[in-house]
Amino acid sequence: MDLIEKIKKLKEDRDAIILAHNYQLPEIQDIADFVGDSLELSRIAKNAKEKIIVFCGVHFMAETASILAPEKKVLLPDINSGCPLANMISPDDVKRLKREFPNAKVVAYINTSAEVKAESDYCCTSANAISVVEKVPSDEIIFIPDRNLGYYVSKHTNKKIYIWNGFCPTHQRILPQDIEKLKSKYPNAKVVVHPECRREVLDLADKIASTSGIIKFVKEDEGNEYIIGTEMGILHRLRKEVPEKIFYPASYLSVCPNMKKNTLEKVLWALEELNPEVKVPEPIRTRALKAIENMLNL
Ligand code: CIZ
Repeated sequence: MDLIEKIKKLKEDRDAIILAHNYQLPEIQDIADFVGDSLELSRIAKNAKEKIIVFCGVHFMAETASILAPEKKVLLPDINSGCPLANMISPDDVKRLKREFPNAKVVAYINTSAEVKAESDYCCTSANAISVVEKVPSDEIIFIPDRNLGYYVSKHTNKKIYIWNGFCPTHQRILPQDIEKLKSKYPNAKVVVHPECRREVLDLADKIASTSGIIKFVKEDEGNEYIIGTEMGILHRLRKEVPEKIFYPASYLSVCPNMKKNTLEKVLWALEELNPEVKVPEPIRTRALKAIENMLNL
């Protein structure tokens, strides 16, 4: 309690806002001013009246907030909370792909570094990937870095898609057998999964959606039981906001070790020391912003 009180007081003194991703630890979600997906949170960061943003998420998310709100100080409580999926592609890889497929436009999932976004034509999120790919004015698309989201998109478009072979190790741990076992135990439960899951898991789903899409779906759906195939952190928000329904995690192994690096103590230290800060250098920021704006303009 003492720790939470200290965070609340310092947050006011520092003129700070605390943002938490849907995959953060329950206690971090509970002290946050807003909980959401990375783009929702970055937009809140941009429009916030506070000058300091404590972004409880992983590195590329804090970078996205810094790209959209360069005048704000963006703090990432644990600077080592990286994203293995984002690290699976480099700016040089993107340059090589562009040389290999000169007629294609590059669509980069938001899970990429600022440098990779800077080399891309458009960004997308898991919520809008299909519509971004459909609206990009080209019949050839280089889709980076997630192969499963790329597979999901390719099933909903006639465009030629060149898919990078990246994946999220946490979503990879959810197996089709996990879904089948739970489905035989709870036959009335709907299977709701994130598009970063393996394609064999996607093929078993009743609904495929982003984190915020999953929350919206279970709120509006008339069902009562759901098998949830994504990072475990989302269950806290689901059970808090939809207490009348039952949620079964598809796998107890789907815990992102990077998301869990941010702790209450580290939030307090970040507010005390105004550090670690994530700041995207200006030439990269403006090019990465262009890819994000191109997505928003679509
Ligand atoms: O954009 C995000 O927050 C990610 C990485 C996933 C999602 O579906 O919200």
